[in-house]
Parts: sequence; C-alpha cells; structure tokens
Amino acid sequence: MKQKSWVNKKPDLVFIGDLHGQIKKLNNLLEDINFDVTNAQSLVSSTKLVFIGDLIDNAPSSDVDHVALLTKVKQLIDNGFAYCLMGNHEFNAIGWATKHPETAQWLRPHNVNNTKQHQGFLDSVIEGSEVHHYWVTWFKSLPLYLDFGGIRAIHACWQQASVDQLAQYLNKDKQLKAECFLNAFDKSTELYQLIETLLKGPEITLPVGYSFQDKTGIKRTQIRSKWWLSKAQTYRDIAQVQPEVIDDIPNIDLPVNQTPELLELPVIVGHYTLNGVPSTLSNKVACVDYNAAKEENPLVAYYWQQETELTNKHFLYKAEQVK
Ligand SMILES: [Mn+2]
Repeated sequence: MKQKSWVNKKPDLVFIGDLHGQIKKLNNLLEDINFDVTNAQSLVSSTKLVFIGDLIDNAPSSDVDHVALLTKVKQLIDNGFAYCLMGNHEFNAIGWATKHPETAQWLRPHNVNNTKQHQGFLDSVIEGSEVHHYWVTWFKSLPLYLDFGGIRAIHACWQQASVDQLAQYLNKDKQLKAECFLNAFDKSTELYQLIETLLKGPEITLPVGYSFQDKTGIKRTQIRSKWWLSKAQTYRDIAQVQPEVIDDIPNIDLPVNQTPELLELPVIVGHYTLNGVPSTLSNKVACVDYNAAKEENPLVAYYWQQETELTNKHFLYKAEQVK
C-alpha cells in the first residue's frame, strides 16, 4: 500500500464497527490492512483507527474475549494509534456498576433483560472485581463523539442541535463530566434524552391514531428514524420499520422540526446491525455495524481518505462473509 507522510497531512482514518468482544475479527482486520504497530512502514504511518463503540456484551465463544479486546483497544489508544467512542453498551455498563448515592439503587436496573444483555461481560471480568471496576472507570473516559475536521464519528446519530445541546455536559475531550453521570441515567433529564438520541438513534412519535406492530407483535406509536435521509418528507419516508408494516406508517408530512437536516460533514456511525453488502446510507453517512457480534457475520470498517462524499469503495470487509 502506498504510504503518505504525516508531516503535511492529517491522518487517514479506519472506522471499525461494533466488535462486541470479537478479538479475532479485529486481529484479522488489522492484519489484512497491514496495520502493524511494530512496523513504522506499515499502515500506521498514515492512518489512525477509530473504534465506533460497543466493544462489549456478547455470549462466550472461542472467538470472544472481552478482556483481551479491551486491553488491545486501550493499548492502541494509549500509544496514539487509535480513538474509541462510547457506545450504548459501554454507557449501560457504567450504569449497571454504579449505585445512586441517595437511593442506593443501581443506575441501570438489574432486571432480567438487562442482565441477559450484560452477563457475558460480567462473567469475563467477574462482577464486582477490581478488573470490572477498572474497565468501567475506563468506559467513563470514552468520548461521546469525535470531530476530526473533515469527518465526524458518533455511535448512532449525528443531529446537530442535540450535539450542540450536549456540549454543556462534556469536557474538552468530549467525555461526560464526572458530575453528570447520575443525571445521564435519570429519564426525566435532558441529558438522558440527548444520550438516547445520539447513542441509540432518534425516535419519532406518529400522529395521533397511527400505530404499527413491531417484530415481536407489540403495538408501537413511535418509529425509529432514518435521520440520514435529508430529503425525507413524510413519516413513511423516514420510518425505519420492517417492510411488512410500512403501509401502516402514514404518508403525512413530517412537522418542520422533525425533518432531517443537511449534514455539513460526513459522519460515520455504528449501532444499526445492518445486513447485506455494506453500502453508505447517504453520501454523507456510513454505518459500519453489520452485526460482527455474530460469528458468521463480517466485521466492517470504513477507510476514510479525506473524501468529502463517502463511497461504497471504501468499505473494508471479508466478502465471503456477506450474505
Ligand atoms: Mn450500539
């Protein structure tokens, strides 16, 4: 691969999708792109890595190793080779392990569903151990978004007004201020809502009288939004629902304050567990989460080489794993 000089130019970036403990897939990717930290002539001379968040939470398997993956990613960051964003899974892990000082309740309830989602990680660090505490402390240091000048990254959604609103809760490195964690888990706060939007993706309430059934048969009055479609005009245009129920979503114009914005700069996200051949969501938005959590699916990355419009040609993945 052609090398570029650091001196005159900002580094290119390889954005890496949600890993959920899949250390082997990360090692394979770094080998495939010749990102070798022991070799200054390798891709490390021109390129940095950006982990899009969700490093944790997966069932045990021969390829999954939470501690090995976290150790590797932290080492890459500490040595200046990489960045890592906070995903909703790291955020949740902080709430799981933190008690409210007044009520002594866990900030994230230890209910059946939350336990199920987090058990693989808890078993691998041993819940309550020093190792557990160490990684939760590290999760608190992860930035909520990154702005590289020519491109931005956030776990699920870039909505400028929400990012602007979030600024008051962040320090200069875009980490959540220590005093904000209690509010971040309190559903009645603005901060909680902002984190829902930016780390889990925005939802829009349907006009009164409309609803649809989700995959599990539950009646829903809110839709997940395809926030990247700057030309979406109606609820149906913007709805991220299974195709069978699209007719239940009204072809009524969205209220002005709900229409998507034109993005100024390209944005890379993860989170959406897409499938099929990796492709951009628009010329300004690409998602690198193609469900690498599952053994049979590919780890997807996006190799950004300073372009202002994103291109399908810059996705990196093993083609034989795409179904
Ligand atoms: Mn996620």
